[in-house]
Amino acid sequence: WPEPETTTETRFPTDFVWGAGTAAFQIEGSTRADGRGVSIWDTFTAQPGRIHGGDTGDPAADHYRRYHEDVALLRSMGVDHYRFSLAWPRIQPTGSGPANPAGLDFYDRLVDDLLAAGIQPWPTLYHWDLPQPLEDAGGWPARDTALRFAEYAAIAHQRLGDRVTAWSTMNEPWVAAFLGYASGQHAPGRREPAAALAAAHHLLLGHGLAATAIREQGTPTIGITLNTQPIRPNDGTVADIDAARRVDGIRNRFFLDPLYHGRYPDDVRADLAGITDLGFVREGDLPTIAAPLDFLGVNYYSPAWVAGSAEGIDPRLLEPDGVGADYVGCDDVTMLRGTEDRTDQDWAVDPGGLTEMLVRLAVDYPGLPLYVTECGASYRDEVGSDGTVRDTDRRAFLASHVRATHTALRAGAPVKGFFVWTLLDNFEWAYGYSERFGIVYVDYETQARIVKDSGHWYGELAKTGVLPATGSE
Ligand code: PNW
Repeated sequence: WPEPETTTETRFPTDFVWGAGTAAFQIEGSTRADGRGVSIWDTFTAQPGRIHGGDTGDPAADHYRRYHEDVALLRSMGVDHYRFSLAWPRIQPTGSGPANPAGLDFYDRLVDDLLAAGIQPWPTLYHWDLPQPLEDAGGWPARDTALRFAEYAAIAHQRLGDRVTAWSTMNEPWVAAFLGYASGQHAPGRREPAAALAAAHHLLLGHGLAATAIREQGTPTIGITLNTQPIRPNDGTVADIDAARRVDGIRNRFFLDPLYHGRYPDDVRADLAGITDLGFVREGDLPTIAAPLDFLGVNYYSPAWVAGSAEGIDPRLLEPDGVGADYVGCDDVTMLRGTEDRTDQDWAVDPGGLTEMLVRLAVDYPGLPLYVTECGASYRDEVGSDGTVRDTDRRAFLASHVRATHTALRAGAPVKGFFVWTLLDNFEWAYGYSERFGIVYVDYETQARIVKDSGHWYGELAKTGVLPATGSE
């Protein structure tokens, strides 16, 4: 999918949704305010050596106290859909039992503010901040966590469901399960591959139970967001193509197949035989996971390039850690850099991968509207002497990916919206505050916000639904 050079503008359907996204732990700060409980990310960030620079969830972008200003910012930019997440430990400080009224009040005020500004709220119920007491009781590898999640979802929907119509249950269960419990790069930092697979199943089960619980309360639109990723074999060899099948299996199909078809893929079950027999899957779980859905959210950053072995490959073409350690059962797979077009974070830039993913989903998993729920890039921004942030690279990144989304649309993929990641510079997980993905710059000393050039540009796009011709953006 080469990016087309366009001499004419690219026009999106008038009902195409344009939004910006954030996540609670990444922006809110105020981690002890108003009865908020401790989450696994509070615990993880307090452990030495886990996070770049020893950064923690405070102050983040101080959004808990500045939400009113941030809603006004969205409005002034012209972005009228906002994807954010609810912090479970604000709403249920210990992860079970009665709700904390002050926590619910915060999201209540935020939703009212958004609606008053003409912005549609798109909350996500889980963007990785599990209440610590639930981790102490076993975390996502424990089945009980899925049941607790459904109770929390019901509490949140009960309070906000009269005004919020579009709900997402989970953000990227692949990351939550495998970076949290297998590679240990994310909270809670465990390195237990078998437990990570149980975590993946219970995240999916939690999704299904939550979707069912909130569906009983009304007629919301319910989706889930996955970080599906195109997996490209290095070459046409049997070893490379089989490596790609395995990585695609654990990254994509292990989540898509149960959600769409109520089963785990046979080849992935076979690949995992030495790690787990999936004994944690109980009768009735898969139909629950396959509960009706209204949309699929797709987060896209980069494809992955894989080889069956590193033999004969120029070492300069390999990813630094070289192996598929993030993909359970694929430690023997070689990971390649794929392209020299990189963000400042050294992530591969490949807009064609977004088209490829959206079209593949339309073919292999037809039936649901698709929303790009995250797409964006980290570049080392600098504030100029005139007080502006001229992030030409991010603007070009977004333009090429928006164009790639349009290419998928023309090819027949049912893409209904695009949410840029992210509204504000924020706490970028293991990277702390060192990576900036925002279309709005945040000065962490003063908490001043500066709309970057990409933000002004994106606001125009959101208002008009028209992308200027190549080169003129
Ligand atoms: C996503 N990986 O995280 C999240 O949904 C966001 O919260 C985050 O800020 C954004 O992407 C940028 O990182 C990911 O290592 C983190 O494959 C890590 C990976 C993928 C997604």
